[in-house]
Amino acid sequence: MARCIFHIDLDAFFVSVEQVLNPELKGKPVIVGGDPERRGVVASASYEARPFGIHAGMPSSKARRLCPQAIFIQAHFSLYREASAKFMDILADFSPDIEPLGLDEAYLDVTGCVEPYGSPRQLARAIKERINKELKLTASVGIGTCKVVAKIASALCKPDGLLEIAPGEERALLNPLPIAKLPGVGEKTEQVLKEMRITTIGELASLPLDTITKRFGAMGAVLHNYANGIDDREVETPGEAKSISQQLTFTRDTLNHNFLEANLHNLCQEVCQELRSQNKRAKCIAIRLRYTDFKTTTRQVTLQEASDVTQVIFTTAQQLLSKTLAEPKKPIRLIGIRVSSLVGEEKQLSMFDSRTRKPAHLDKAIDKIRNKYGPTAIITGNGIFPESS
Ligand code: TTP
Ligand code: MG
Repeated sequence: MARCIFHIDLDAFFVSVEQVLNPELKGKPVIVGGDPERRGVVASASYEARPFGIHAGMPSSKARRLCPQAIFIQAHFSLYREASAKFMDILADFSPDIEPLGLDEAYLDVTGCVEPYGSPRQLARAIKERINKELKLTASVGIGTCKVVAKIASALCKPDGLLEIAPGEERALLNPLPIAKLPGVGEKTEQVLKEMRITTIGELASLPLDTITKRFGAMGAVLHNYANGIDDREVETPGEAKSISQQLTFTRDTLNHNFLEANLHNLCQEVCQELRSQNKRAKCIAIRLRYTDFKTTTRQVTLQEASDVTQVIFTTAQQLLSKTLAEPKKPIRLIGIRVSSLVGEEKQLSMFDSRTRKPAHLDKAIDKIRNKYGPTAIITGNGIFPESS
């Protein structure tokens, strides 16, 4: 099933909070920011101030020149933090998969939460309504199959907007947009792209991949994917990890079992090293495969006993992989592993059991070398793989 990701961003956040407290400010050009007399800068501008060319980051003195009737207000950060916390609480009521970005925006993965509302759009309306009712603020919601598309969509429909990009419509939306609208393209990158005669997202999307990687390295490949509406990043809930995961997108889709297994082993090794460094063990192991058509399958299993031993977790993941690959075959673009149901490190008897003692010692030795010399310093036999095919 394709993912359903929301990007939600409050409109003119600092200004809107001020307008809730002082309704006389509504409908007027209002600026929250530093003093125009003291080299302050604009933090937030109401939509009434924007037609004058005022935007965040601009010197307040310039903003005042552009719009002398604008009302300037000093920032009250504790008010914004309070409103932000309430905003995030509302979002968390709709999906547990929430990734806040700063104070006034967040990604939500709502893939499994849409059904009771009928459609993603209806769910987005419900979220907007609650924000409006409880905080008296407006939010704009972008809906897409990945983060980058959702984020661009919310920016395009501001203020108080709702824009859904259906699966398959990504390129049509992105192609005509100026390259600066692509997340990850800052002023410097924009300048270099301009020198390469690339001014729209569509032009970047249709460029051969090596042209862009030669110029920008690995970041170029990421931007090229974004420009094509491809973004495999998960919505990551911060805080104490409830799960640890790693995933890998291949440069070419593959069906080669050995290649997949070898990569899975490397991912398991990384996840288990992280587990051990947090003194945790995992009870639940899941693998995820994303196919060439972006459909995603997850399979998971619960261990009888929690483990942090790479060999134990890899063997389990390997069995899940074999089961999944027995199904009708479609080339695979991404493989991932996630371990969850984490428990703390009360050393159990089984750690000293002769069956697991050896792998645990091996893991310790490998962790030491990898911590010192980096993740590629040592690769065990399972992780050495042939060329993808
Ligand atoms: P934004 O979401 O970028 O801006 P906004 O909410 O004011 O307006 P929009 O409707 O376009 O989303 O940033 C959120 C808040 O972060 C903003 O209200 C003030 C603060 N901020 C700064 O302090 N400095 C800045 O340069 C920016 C961009 C934002
Ligand atoms: Mg905002």
